[in-house]
Amino acid sequence: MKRALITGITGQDGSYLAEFLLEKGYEVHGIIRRTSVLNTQRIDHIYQDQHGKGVMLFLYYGDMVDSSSISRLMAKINPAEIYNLAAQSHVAVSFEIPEYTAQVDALGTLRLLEAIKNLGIETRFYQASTSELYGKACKVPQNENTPFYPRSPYAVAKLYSYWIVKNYREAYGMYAVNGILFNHESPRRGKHFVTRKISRAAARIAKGQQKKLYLGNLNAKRDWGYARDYVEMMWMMLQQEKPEDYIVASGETHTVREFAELAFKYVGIDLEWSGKGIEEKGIDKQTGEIIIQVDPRYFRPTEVDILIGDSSKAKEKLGWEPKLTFNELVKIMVESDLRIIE
Ligand code: NDP
Ligand code: GDR
Repeated sequence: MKRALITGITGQDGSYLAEFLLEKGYEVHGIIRRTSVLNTQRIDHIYQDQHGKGVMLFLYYGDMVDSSSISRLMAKINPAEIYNLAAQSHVAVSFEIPEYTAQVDALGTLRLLEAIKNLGIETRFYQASTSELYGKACKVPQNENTPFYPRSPYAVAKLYSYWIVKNYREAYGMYAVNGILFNHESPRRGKHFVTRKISRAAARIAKGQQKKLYLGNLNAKRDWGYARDYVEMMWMMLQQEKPEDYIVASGETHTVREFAELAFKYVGIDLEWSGKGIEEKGIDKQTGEIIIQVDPRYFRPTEVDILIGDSSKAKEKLGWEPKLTFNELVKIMVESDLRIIE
């Protein structure tokens, strides 16, 4: 039986990965943060009473900014695989709290790698790298050889992690890899990311619980995939003979505007657009009501205009391909938000 450690187990990806590894027969250990309100909703369905027999999921308090808790837990758990998913993962928020973002997203990774090195743990390490590293596009689609140009404190912190993982692999022969994942969403996506903000608003507006949706840049283009499909690749990357970095992407790009049009279509609202720039509005064709308005508060000081990933290396070497289409993704997110209301 293999033992895996997941940092960020309470997040979107952490919860899908924990399910995936438990199904594969792993003993799963997760680090959670102390919060004043319990925040384990995404993993409550797989939580097991720690007093029972055959427990396979274990949770511990710790924090990526606290080296002593990290070293202590690594020594105690001695995991065969480590998935470092913990992060201050909101790009816009990283402009508000850049120092904390660097502490967690950059130095947090270093703390884990140092603990592995100093304790002499035999393990395989997965780092949650991101398409945000590409930032200002010099070429699309982006592949493993495309130069980086990060555009936010979040992306700069993740750039540090990308390189420190590569450095520890080369310097100490560690099995440590970067999964460069493009945006991936699901019904479990945090409510402040644009896809979930839209799917939730579509459901709430259709049910009369909300009047309007305020968004920022409607023209940003993203390569959106399904989180459940992507966690499989995290695992596959740790099962290879040689540690290598891979892109994980759908290969399609869509604007925020397209995502919104499709989401509202699912709840029976056909949108048409009028005005330009911050005056632009999404209007219900049937009733003439304003449904979407632009709020410049959601603009970012520097934006990533277009992301589209080329995951042919993952397909050719590991036989991985995404399963869910863009339309299906929007549909399952809106349906889930409708169910939550009902
Ligand atoms: P979430 O924001 O949903 O989850 C982040 C997790 O990190 C949560 O469990 C959170 O805990 C935990 N965390 C945050 N700060 C700390 C800290 N100081 N100490 C310990 N744990 C902490 O992110 P996702 O699941 O969407 O993403 C997983 C990882 O993948 C992240 O590193 C993200 O940056 C990266 N990524 C995500 C992509 C995506 O499209 N989803 C694409 C590419 C990379 P809590 O629940 O307490 O907040
Ligand atoms: P992103 O995701 O920044 O790509 O990072 P997000 O959903 O926050 O933004 C996507 C695009 O939508 C535009 N946008 C808005 N975004 C938010 N959050 N709220 C709005 O109201 C809004 N209106 C327009 C943004 O400007 C942006 O262009 C995600 C995170 O999961 C990161 O952790 C991860 O590394 C990357 O994806 C890949």
